[in-house]
Amino acid sequence: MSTTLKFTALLLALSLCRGLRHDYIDNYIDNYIDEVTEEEAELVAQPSKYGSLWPLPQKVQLSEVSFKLTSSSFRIVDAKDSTAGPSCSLLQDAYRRYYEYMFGIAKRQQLNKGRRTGPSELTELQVWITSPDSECDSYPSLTSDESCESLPHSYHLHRVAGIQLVYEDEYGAKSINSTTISDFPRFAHRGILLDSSRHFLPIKVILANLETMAMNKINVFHWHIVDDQSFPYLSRTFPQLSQQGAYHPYTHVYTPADVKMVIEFARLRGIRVIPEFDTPGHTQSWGKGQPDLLTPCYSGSKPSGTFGPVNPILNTTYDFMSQFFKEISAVFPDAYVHLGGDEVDFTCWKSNPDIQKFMDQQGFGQDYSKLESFYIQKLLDIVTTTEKGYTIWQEVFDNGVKLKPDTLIHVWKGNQQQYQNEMANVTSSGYRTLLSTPWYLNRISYGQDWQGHYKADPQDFKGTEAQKKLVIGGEACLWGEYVDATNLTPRLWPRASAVAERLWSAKDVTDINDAFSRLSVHRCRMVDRGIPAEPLFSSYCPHEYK
Ligand code: CP6
Repeated sequence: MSTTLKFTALLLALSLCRGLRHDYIDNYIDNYIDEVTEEEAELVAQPSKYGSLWPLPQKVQLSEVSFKLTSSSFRIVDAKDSTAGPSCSLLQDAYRRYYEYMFGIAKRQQLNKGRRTGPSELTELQVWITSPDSECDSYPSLTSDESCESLPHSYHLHRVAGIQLVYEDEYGAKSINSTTISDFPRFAHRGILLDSSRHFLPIKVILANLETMAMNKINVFHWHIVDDQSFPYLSRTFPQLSQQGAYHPYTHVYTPADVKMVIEFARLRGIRVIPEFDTPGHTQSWGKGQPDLLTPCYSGSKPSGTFGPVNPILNTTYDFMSQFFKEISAVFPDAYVHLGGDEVDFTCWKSNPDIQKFMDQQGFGQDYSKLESFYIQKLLDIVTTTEKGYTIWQEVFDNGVKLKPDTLIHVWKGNQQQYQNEMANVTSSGYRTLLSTPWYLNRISYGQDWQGHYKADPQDFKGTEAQKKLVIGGEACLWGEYVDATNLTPRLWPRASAVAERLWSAKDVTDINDAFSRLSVHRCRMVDRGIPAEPLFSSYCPHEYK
């Protein structure tokens, strides 16, 4: 058999497999649930009165009045007094997306064109934007107004539509209940960290997850873009960084066009993109294209040939950082960058005689955290000149580095007791903070770990009301050591949805049974939209993943 023929046969076999029907598994799961006696089985869904709303809006008033929706007559339109008109492509793009979510692509049949609409048919969703029109072309920010109200007959909404209220009967006919919603987020910063250094993440995977973030009202993509293992960011100023430091210089890099695409795709969905360029530790890959950047480690009196963190004693280091972050501040439009600063290993610095001499000169003694602070201090001054705000991992605060008052401290370490103490310390020093410790989604276990993520509350620590106000949100982290394009999406969803609701909904939304029920249906909705979100527990979706 020729190679092409073999290949064709393989494709045919694959497509036949994909065409197999698995209805009998639904029946199996139906019957299976009845017999299961494990503890988790207690959470077998009682339908929630809130249906599949996720994250739960701040105020919902349900009613029994129902309207039919048909693809041929339904339109999403600008309300008469809306400040955003047809020239607002962000909004027009959103209308198209939501219409497609409701009815699927290319379903606007010409067949029923002249048909008269029935009395209980909803034909229009009017979108009434009240913020200034100029916001249409701007980037989302920490202070963006994300509030939204939907009224039974005239709707007012901002970057969201009430499509979670749409339901389908067994024949596929769609309806919506008249519902009054008043909604706004509890926290302004609701993020997800993805790591594209341990494994390269194709642009397609990043975009698919941005789309899913939007479905979950996550509004920050924390892009941990480079680290020890690889440097996929293609820098215009220092192209050798990715030429030498990426897993592959052409196929495993993010070009300026790729980065732009990610940022624009995110913007259209109300998502900020915050890049992290973590230094002085976690920088092995930087050293390949920028030879004198890292500290040479010594073995006795000779360089061992290995390298440690960024070399903090050379002027060339700071020249490089100035140029590099000048580029970064221009490429990424968000007002913040994440500067890392975590997990600095002092072993190499200790071995190097030039560093030891510098330590003596500066009077640092043997306290290498002082050297670390020396470096970070200078870096922060550099980044300040680019007029960006910065986020740093908690170690930088722990080491007593002098920080600008608007610095965000990102808490990630310790057990519950330890992170609660840290949140109390950071806020009593007057800094704003973000929590990630309870939301390390790279940690997996057998069972429903989303429940633990759901129960954590970022304001649950000893402190005053003023301190609690300094908590601006949190981030779910999916570190990439064991994650690439094959398993990222199901590992992230719906587990990150639990964090999304904790950060959006009111503090007292804590009913785990109600959450289970809504989240199960929300997960099926993601599956329905082509997102391979993993299941919460044994169950089935009306439309399975194909
Ligand atoms: N990479 C970087 C990592 C981690 C951190 N920083 C990390 C630490 C502990 C766990 C998972 C990830 N892989 N740069 C810590 C912020 Cl459990």
